[in-house]
Amino acid sequence: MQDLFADEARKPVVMATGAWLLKGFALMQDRQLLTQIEDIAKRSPFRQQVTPGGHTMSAAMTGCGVASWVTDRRGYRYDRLDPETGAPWPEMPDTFRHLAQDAAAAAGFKSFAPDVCLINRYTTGARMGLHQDKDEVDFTAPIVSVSLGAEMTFLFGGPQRRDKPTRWLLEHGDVVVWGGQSRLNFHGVAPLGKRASHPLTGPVRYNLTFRQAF
Ligand code: MD6
Ligand code: FE
Repeated sequence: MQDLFADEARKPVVMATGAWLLKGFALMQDRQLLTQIEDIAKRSPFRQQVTPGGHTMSAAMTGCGVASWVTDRRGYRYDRLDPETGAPWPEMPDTFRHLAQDAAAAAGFKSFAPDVCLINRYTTGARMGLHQDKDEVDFTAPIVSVSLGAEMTFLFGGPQRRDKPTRWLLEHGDVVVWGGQSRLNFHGVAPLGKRASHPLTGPVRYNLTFRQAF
């Protein structure tokens, strides 16, 4: 009975056509992932970037892999060098890559080869407005998103900005795999709640998004 229940809890949840929520998929590696985020942040520190419109983002970002996503007054782009350090971004750890590939395969995307992992850090009140992820070259590749730490509400809309988003609670260890028909859907993150917290991170949420950017 207990086993049946566990299997039930781990069934992929369909968020929309092509978008899957894998509850707890990253739980087994949670401590390792958090340690590796710390190591990456020692070399390429978290920073709050400025959008082309001059707005400072509330989520702090870093990244790893062959490039990471950068915004400044000139625009958005994937940059092979960290503009803060002038050096290449830290390499993507094998644990990261394998987790992303396993999650993609579990959602039916067999040959996902992530080359970039963007790392977001949210503290109380930090959010991310509705946006599309469209700076990548190949939209047939999915995006894999891993949530660690404090829980938050993910907003998942449609292909038009005006489409009303559905709300999804993303908790520590949850993975979202997102591709196919919903690859260009608008999405965002509601402000991290005052009481949101996790024993391993306190009132902080991390999100890893794996992309095949090139
Ligand atoms: C976040 N995530 O969860 C922000 N984008 O912190 C994203 O913007 C995102 O989770 C594309 C696909 C999955 C995501
Ligand atoms: Fe996004």
